[in-house]
Amino acid sequence: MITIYHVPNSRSQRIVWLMEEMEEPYRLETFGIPVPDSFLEVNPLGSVPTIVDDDADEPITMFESIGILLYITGRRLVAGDEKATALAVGPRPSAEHYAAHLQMLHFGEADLATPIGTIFRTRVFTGEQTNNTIADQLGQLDKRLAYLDNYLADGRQWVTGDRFTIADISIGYAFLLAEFTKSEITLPPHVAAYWQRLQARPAYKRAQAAA
Ligand SMILES: N[C@@H](CCC(=O)N[C@@H](CS)C(=O)NCC(=O)O)C(=O)O
Repeated sequence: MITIYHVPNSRSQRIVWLMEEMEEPYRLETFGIPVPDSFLEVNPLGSVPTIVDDDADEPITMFESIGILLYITGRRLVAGDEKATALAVGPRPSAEHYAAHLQMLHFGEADLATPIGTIFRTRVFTGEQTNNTIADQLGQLDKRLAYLDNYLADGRQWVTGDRFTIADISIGYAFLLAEFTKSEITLPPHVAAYWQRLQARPAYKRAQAAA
């Protein structure tokens, strides 16, 4: 079974959401920040998500959320699990489909969640509410959200087309983080509608209730 070391509203929510999409049992170890000292024995960086997979030959520990989404679905895809295969864009996607999927998967963390997290950390840990770095990151976010809005304007339901994948979990979590940290970003219309669709998913709701 997978154990998820979890802080509510943090990036570990991505992994809880994935497990709920796959309807697979998991174990939650929930705590707050600052993390307990005992957790540093599992992940010396003290960051979440961290998972331990004790179904592997030797227990596997991982701590990067996008890597974990790929690991969990990838292992099950190889084993022929249909749900995980669909969430990872199928066993043999076209080059175009696969490239778009990987790009959007990383866009959710690198281009959206990271600047939101940086703004939040700056405000909490330096006490500065506005400075040039925050203004620059907000500008970057506006540009990236405008890109995403245009990308969704063709009427697609999910970022990789008509099939929900882990790329949607990656991006959807960035909106949750923006709300949780009260970041002053405005979601453009297609992105706002997409966020509504994501929140309406039964697995999203179950993940929010579980964690
Ligand atoms: N790129 C990492 C970022 C992980 C990260 O920064 N997690 C935050 C919570 S969302 C955390 O653990 N912060 C506490 C700390 O780093 O001390 C990922 O996607 O997993």
